[in-house]
Order: sequence, then C-alpha cells, then structure tokens
Amino acid sequence: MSIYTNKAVNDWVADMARLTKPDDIVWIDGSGEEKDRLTREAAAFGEILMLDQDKLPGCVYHRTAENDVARVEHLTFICTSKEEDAGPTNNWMSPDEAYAKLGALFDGSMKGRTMYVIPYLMGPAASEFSKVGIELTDSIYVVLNMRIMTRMGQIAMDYLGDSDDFVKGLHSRLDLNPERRYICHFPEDNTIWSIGSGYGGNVLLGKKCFSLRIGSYLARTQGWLAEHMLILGVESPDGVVEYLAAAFPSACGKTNLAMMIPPEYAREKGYKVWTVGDDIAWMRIGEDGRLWAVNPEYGFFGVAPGTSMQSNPNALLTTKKNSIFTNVALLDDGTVWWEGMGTDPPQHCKDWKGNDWTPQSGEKAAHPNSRFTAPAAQCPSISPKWEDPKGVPISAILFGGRRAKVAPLIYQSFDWNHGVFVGATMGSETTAAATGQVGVVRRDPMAMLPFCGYNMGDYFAHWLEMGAKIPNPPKIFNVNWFRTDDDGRFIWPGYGENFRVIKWALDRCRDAVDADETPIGYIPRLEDIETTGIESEVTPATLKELLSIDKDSWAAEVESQTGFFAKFDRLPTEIESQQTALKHRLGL
Ligand code: OXD
Ligand code: MN
Repeated sequence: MSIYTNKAVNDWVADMARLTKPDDIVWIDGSGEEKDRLTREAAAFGEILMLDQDKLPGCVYHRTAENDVARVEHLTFICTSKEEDAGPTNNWMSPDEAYAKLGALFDGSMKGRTMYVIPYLMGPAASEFSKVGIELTDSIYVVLNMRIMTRMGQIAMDYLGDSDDFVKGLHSRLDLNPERRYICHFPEDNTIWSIGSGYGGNVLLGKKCFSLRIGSYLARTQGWLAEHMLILGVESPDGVVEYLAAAFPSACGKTNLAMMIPPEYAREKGYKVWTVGDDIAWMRIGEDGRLWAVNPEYGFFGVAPGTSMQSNPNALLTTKKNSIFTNVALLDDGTVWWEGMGTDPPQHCKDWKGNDWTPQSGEKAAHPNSRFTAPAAQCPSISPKWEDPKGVPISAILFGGRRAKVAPLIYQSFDWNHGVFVGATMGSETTAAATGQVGVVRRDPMAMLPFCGYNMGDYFAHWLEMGAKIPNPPKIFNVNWFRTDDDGRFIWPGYGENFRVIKWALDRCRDAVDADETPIGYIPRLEDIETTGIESEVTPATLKELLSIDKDSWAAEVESQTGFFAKFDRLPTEIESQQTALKHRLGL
C-alpha cells in the first residue's frame, strides 16, 4: 500500500509493478529509522559490509560486479521520436523500440525481489526551481546512495503535492549482464529506464540521467541551463563572495577545484573558498539580470583514488562519516584505502574484487573508478549559501581541459558568443592510463558530450540564445592546469595554486585588472598572476611559457576543431563565424 496520496505516482508505480512483478513494494520515506533498517537488511544479504563504526561512523562498503564499474556510454541512449533530435553525438533508439526491448527485459525482472519506490528532490526544498523524480529500483544500495545524493522521501512528495510533473525512473539490476544492460532516456516522456547495471552513474538516476540528460532537454524548452559544472564561491577579505561555475571533462579535477584551499598568501589576507557543488549546476536568469546557479544534488559521488590530505583534504574529511565506499580496498581493521590516499599501502587487505591483496600483488587494490558517496553538508568548505533557494549569482564561467601545449593557463573570451565557441571546442588530451594512446584530443564540448539529452548543435544554439537573454551574463574563460614543458613535465603546480588564476578571472569580472589582447582572447599580464610562495617554481619565464600562444599548435587546433564540427548536422552559423574570425585573427 502506498504511503503517499499522489494518484499519478501511485498509478504509475502500479503499472511498473505489473511489469516487473516484485514480491514486495517498499515506499521510501527518507527517515533515519528507515535508513537503519535498510542498512541492516543490506548487510544481512551481503549487499554491503559494515565498516568499523568507531573509526568511520555510519559508513558502509560495497563491491559492484567486476564487469560493472563505470558508466557505459555505448549502452546509453536518447530515445526521441526523431533521430535527428538526439543528434550525431548520442546513441539513438526510437521510443517504441526502446520500450519494447527494455520492456521485455523488465518483464518479471523483480520477481523474488523488493521494489523500492524512492521519491527524490533535485534542488533545495524551498526553491521554486527544484524538480521531483521517482526512482523505482530493486537495489538497497541504490536507495542508500540516493539518500545521500538527493533529498529523498517525504520531502520530495511534499514538494510534488498532487502534481504529475515528476521524472519517472525505472531501474532493475536484472542479472548484471552487460549484454542485457541499457540506460535509456525518453526526454519527451520525462522517463528514464536503466537495466542490467548496479554502478552509480548508471543507476543513481537523479544524477547524470535526470539532472543532465533529461535536465538539459527541459532546460532548453524552459529557457535555463543544466550543466556539468562545479560551483564555488571566493570570499574576499572584505567579506564579499563571488561565484563561478566550471566545466571540465571527467578526470580533470572538478571535485578538487570545487573544494580547493587557497594558498597561504591568500589565506593570510583573509580569502576563503566555499564549495556549492562539485558536478552539476542548474542555472537561470535572476530578477537582477544575472545568471543564478543551484547545485541540484545533496552529496558527492567522487572518485576515491588520488584523494588525499594533500590533494583534497576537504573531500577526504567529508567522507569520514555517513558515507558509502564502492570498489575501494577494504583494510583488515574495517577501514578503507585507495591508491593516492597519501598513506602507505597496507601489508594486507582485500582488493576491490574481494581478493587478498599485498603490495606484491602487482595490481591496484582499489578500482581506478572506485567512489565515495558522501553528504555535501559534511564538507568543511560547504558554502553557507549551498541550499539557498535562489542559488548563487555567477560572475564567471570556466571551461577547461587537459592540454599539454595549445591552451594557455587562462584566457578570457571576447564576449559571450566567443565564450560559447570556446566551450564548444573544449577538449582534453588522453592520458596513457586512460587509453594507451597519449595526447589524442577527445573533444568534449562544455564537458557535456556524454550528458546532453538532445542534439548538440541545438545545445550550442540554446547557449547562444541564452546569451542574448541574459542582461548581465557571466564572463567566460578557458583554463588549462596541464601545460607541460618539452620533457612532458607539468609546469603549473595546480591544486590550491589554481586560486591565483581564479582570482585573476574574478578581478576581470570586476574590471579590476587589465589584460593583453591576443588572437584567442585576453590573457593576463605576467605581473597580474600572483606568485608569492611559488616564485622558485613559477618564475617569470615559466609564467611566460604558461601564457604563450604558439601559432603552429593553434593552426593544428583549428583544423582538428573543423574535423569535429564536420559531424554536426545542426551547427549554428555563429559557431562557424566564430571559427572564421579566430582563423582570421591568427592570420591563417
Ligand atoms: C562523474 C563523471 O562521475 O563525470 O561525475 O563521470
Ligand atoms: Mn561528472
């Protein structure tokens, strides 16, 4: 029996239960008592393991199936009635085919299992911009994760009232067989069907599936932006906080930037950095004509390896209680470990597959994509405004990627449309670890390539249209923390030192600093990037190198952009004009 009175929800759940045939239906209310009960149940079934409750209170451990450790882009589909509406960068299946194909798989998929009905809210409860989803799942692990990543249960149903405006998400693990795994989005029906996986990005439907893929589709029709962006605030010594949003492809340090600790010189002056979100921004035009951003999520689903007290103390501290660890190494003392945690490898542990592991094993103890799920409210740097119903006003948007040579440390676009072009040409060079092929550029416009729920040509057009509608738009910048010297060594220290670059961007937004004009945009004058404390590492010569623009590399870059754009059927002419103008400025 439903504990809720919303008829549209109850009817739809009944329909889905007829299809999936669970033994039981459990309606999630989001209470603490419910969390304890489900945790006990999942532990009893071995779906999770309890970690040492003195050292890591409220923390649990989970292993996924070995063949189910990451998002599956080749099995992710946008199911619009017309193929061209999904566009050249998405996999497409017709809604009829997808409902039939997945419907056959969902038929009876929950037999012998319990269906959990999870109402959840993306965005703060007091915000008129928040949105409701309902996820039906046969995994307690999903319920426990959704409890951290979203505002779950009664709070979402109170928000929904008797409306039928909710995203309908259906998930079943089925048999975790990659041959029977699909993540299908039906943006025209506000619906997501995910089957055959138990991995976070494929099954926590509020995150990539709703907040980005369905979200971006809704944003276009409703005149806002759903973006793969962190949000942070920089507080000046006078107490004024300015906010920026930043998009980088996966594995370029979004979580680190969102939680950065400013360098000593800045801390001494009284600067602070506040975290609003680390992955997703929903942005709207405010009454004051600026762009305002909300983080729709309630927690962080971060990559564990590489997270240490050196690289990201705020992230590590966030995970010390009430967190879920997935596919990391399990220590004999009931705590966890991963490569790059900054502590010595254990003499013995269980690796992410559950096998005995020693430093001699010759394999990684934690999966490279192992994760922590942790409540945002526990982050030491969480912004006092992170749940503000209006969001925070965005002064600057940063795009960026991993580019060894071509992109300077930072440059500012000439205006909004040029900034959209900069975002549309974003890319990152592959690292050896990722593909075996070093230095190949993977284009990832606005870091949305895997997450745009419609034709990306239309997405660029939407960005251009938004620019025309925002009276006081943010300034747009491109950053690159990954410049190398001729021996392939990074020449910028990164991490907290990135504050120095962000400071310049925010100074530009206030017209507080001048800049040099180049063919690609405005770059800092050498003296305007503060180097106090890193003078020996970042000499004026290094800074010059970091800001240099090499014409040959840019000629190759423009050509590679052209190759990428060639596959777009609906590329706005403004993007082409921007490229022509760039070529012209470069003298090509
Ligand atoms: C993520 C991603 O997990 O972008 O956030 O892949
Ligand atoms: Mn992400």
